Amino acid sequence: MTDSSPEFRPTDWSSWRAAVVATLLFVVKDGQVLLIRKKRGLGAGKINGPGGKVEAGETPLEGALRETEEELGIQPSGVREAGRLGFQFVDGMSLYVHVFRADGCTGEPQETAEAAPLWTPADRIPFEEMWADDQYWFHHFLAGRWFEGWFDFDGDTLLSSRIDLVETTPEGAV
Ligand code: 8OG
Repeated sequence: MTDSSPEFRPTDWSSWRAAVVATLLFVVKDGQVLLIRKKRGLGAGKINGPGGKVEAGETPLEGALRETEEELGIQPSGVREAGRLGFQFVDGMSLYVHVFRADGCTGEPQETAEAAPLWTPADRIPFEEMWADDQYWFHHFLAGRWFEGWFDFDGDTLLSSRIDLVETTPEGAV
């Protein structure tokens, strides 16, 4: 009998386009990062930042602010884009994620049907409960370095990873 499972080949990111655009937003304040325990959607059960898919007619920044308000009931302030992530899943799903950082927020983070807030010391990020790629880029995020990360996944399993660092924030970043 022959093995018919296709051999994994890392994505050629130079010609890659994602089907879905999404966001993540992390408030970083007084040495703490506002994380969430995600209760539904892709990555339910994991610890992450608020965010989600960008809707038609929305910019990524608008989408990130809407999702953060929906998931935690807060309005982030001093928001800027910090990096971008590409995810290709072997089942065909693909996502391009704009990652935002905020200096503060208006309102107290509340638990909602989508997420529970977790203020977390920046030196105690619980990578073992997060998506497997986060350990490769989160320290660049915290250091304020623009990062681009490219990851192949099979479900929850990280198959390949690549991080690109550039000196200057690219055009189009907010
Ligand atoms: O709309 P929904 O919540 O299902 O959108 C998916 C969210 O999950 C979106 O905020 C992007 C985020 N996300 C992934 N993959 C990864 C990942 O590998 N790491 C992190 N930190 N977030 C991810 O879809």
